[in-house]
Amino acid sequence: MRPTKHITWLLLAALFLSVCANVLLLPPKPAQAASIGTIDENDTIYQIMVDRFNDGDPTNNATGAAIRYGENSEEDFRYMKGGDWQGVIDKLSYIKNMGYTAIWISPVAEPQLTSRDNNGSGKNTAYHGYNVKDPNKANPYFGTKEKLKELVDSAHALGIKVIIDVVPNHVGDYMLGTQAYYDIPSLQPAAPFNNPSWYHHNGDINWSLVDGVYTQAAQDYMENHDLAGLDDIDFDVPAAKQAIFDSIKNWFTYTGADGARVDAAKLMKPTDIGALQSYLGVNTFGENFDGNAEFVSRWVGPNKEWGMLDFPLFFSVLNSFAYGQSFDSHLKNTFAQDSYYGGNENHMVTFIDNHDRNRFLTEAGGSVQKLQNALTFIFAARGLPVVFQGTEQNKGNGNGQIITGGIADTWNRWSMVKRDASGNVIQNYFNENTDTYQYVAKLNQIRKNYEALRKGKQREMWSAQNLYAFSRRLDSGSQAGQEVIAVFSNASGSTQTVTMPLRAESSLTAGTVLTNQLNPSDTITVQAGGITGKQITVSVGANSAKLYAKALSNPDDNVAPTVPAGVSATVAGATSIQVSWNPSTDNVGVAGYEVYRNGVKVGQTASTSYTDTGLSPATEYAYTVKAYDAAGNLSGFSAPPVLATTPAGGSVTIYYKNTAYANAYIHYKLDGSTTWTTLPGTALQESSYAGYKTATIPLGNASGLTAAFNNGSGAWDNNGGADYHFDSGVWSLVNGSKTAGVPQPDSVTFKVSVPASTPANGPVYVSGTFNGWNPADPAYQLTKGTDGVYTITLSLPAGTAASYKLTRGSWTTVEVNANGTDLANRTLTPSGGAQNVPITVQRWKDQ
Ligand SMILES: [Ca+2]
Ligand SMILES: [Ca+2]
Ligand SMILES: [Ca+2]
Ligand SMILES: [Ca+2]
Repeated sequence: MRPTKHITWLLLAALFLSVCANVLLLPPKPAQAASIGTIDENDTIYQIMVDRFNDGDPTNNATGAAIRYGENSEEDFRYMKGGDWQGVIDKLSYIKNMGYTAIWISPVAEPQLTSRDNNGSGKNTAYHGYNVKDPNKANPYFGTKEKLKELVDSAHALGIKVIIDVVPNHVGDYMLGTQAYYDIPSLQPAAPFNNPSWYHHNGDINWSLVDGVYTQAAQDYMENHDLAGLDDIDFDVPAAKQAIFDSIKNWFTYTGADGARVDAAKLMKPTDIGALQSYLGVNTFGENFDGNAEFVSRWVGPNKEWGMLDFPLFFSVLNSFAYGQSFDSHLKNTFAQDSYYGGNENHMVTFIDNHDRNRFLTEAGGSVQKLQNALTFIFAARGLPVVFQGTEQNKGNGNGQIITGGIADTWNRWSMVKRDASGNVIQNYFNENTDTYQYVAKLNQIRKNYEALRKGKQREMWSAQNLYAFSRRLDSGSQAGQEVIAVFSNASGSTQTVTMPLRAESSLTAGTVLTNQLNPSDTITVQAGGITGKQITVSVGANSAKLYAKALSNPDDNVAPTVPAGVSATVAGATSIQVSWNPSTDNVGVAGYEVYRNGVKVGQTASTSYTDTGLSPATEYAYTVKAYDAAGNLSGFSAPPVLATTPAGGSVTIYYKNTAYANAYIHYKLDGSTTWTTLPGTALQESSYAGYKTATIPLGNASGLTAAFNNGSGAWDNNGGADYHFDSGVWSLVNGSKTAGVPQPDSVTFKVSVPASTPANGPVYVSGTFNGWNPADPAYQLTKGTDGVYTITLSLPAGTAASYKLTRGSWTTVEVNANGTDLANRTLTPSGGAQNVPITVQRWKDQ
């Protein structure tokens, strides 16, 4: 939310407040609730402001001065309207029929009912839910926690994911300014959040000091000051951070919700929200109300958030699509900064307005054509779109007034059911037949049909004052090469016709027919020519768009594959589990499978098994699988989840023999890490195997390690500079020879490759100093393997030099050089341990 700027306040009965404060508060209990898969690029989101959506249960409505049904003045919008979770449940089919796959609902915790004016009985602040009183208790005006779980369950049954708006940065406004105490005793957040030492006491953010300032100091200042009086939680107090994280986690554990929108993300450290996301186990996207892409990108990526609301793109969309300003100056510039997102630009959550902004339609002067063009844009561009409730009803601001130089935190929040001041319904805005409702349904279907619109790489094809075009192309995966070309006009008048080259990356070839997915009777053909050898000519009318793509082979396929059956999960390594299943069937064909770990998608494959890697040791994981077809239809989850537990953390044990070293050290780094031990490394200890030193190194989550050995004085045994690698387990290393397992008695295994002319069934012997040079000693006859290699293992003392040759049973059949001349005796000083000696015989003397 943004700071509000309201001055006038109303009284409310103190009695009501004290009743609320005395309600017995219980945190949600853990339950067997599971996400149906966290939010990702496949989703489109419908944003619901619960109080303003639908009143499904009048018995939970606020009473007295806290509620006002009419919406005739700005003031009217500051009070509750009665909307609740039952009301959302009742309208899920309205959302489903538009094709949305996810809903984002207002904060769920009990709000502060009134501001701290008039000794805490001031203006109503409860309807939006961003001023929290008890993070652990359900908002009583929306329903019970059981009702919230029913909402999530009901949405899941329709395949709709639920995103909860979470508020970790602050609670309501209970402490004044920089004061570190509750000056109005009756005005406190619920325990344990009524601990003044859990909050910053630096006063409010003075936006004039930090707006447009992108230094770390400005970021730190915003982090530790209050947003418009809201008491700012100090995450440097471990108990405070844990308490607010736990309160949020409990909602997800109890309901099985699928994602979080993080309020006021810009007022928290990115790594703190990253820790929250990790704790919740679902993807999150945060709010940073700023047009600077580099600044917003600081919250996106590993150890931060999965994505962010795309304010930089929002401002460009507003300027170019509502006001017709140059694409070159806005969209082109914004997309040119996508590299800041580190490859995560498809995780940005895009929008044309929201509960904190003027309605797009109002900004666009009431032009539904411009509204639908802007919607087409966010459904086609990289990122996943979120659309505010009522957009599909062509609603502008409640009173049509544009707010400039401030924040529209009220007039855009009209209810979906309009009432008079007495509560009588005047008009219902759940009409499924409006042109924009139908248009959104079409956009959702196109996006569902083309994975390229969900996951494809976006590349610019054309940018001009009034025409912008880009390609979305899948560069990998089962649909690699799938491409959608999107062309937009923001011109107010004539049709524009442009011939533009396809991108060099395109797989489309000359002669290919492309169909405008918004109007199937509109087709174009790829022509030869242009700087990439292939080009298209596109005509696009004023304030409209074309979405060109090859027609799908089965455009009408809306039948999902069968649910994968026979799912099993088995341990594949110290930190990996293999999941396997039986093939699904489909009316057209199964394109692949998605694999989910604990409800979160971890991979996809065209085969019927998948190895999930990088797991923690000694941890149980639950797996489910979905099947999909080429049209993007997804099956349900396999059920029930199958469980597998990784082994306890792995380790590497090395037995090391190097008679030249009095002391030995192992210098190593774990797989996946770039950090080596401090030189000279870890000292090896004497082992129970004579001559061997040993060390056991815990691997944690790693599957192995890379190592070199030294004597502590600068002499190195590093495999000739290549270093050694050890997987989890027990290894022996003797003078550069690495074998699995504990040290073996000293032995030498000769592995002899022979010329093709060698008689297939004839014997081969080794003859040398160790058997008195007997050329046909039966105890020294080699055994021929199925691969044609002859082998024998001899017990030869380490450190004692030996000489030998290979024979076929006599000195007339002894091995010689390739040119037939006599070969010098071979020599060997066994290293000790189990030593392998590969040998190639060039020629036999009789051949
Ligand atoms: Ca209600
Ligand atoms: Ca903060
Ligand atoms: Ca305060
Ligand atoms: Ca199908």
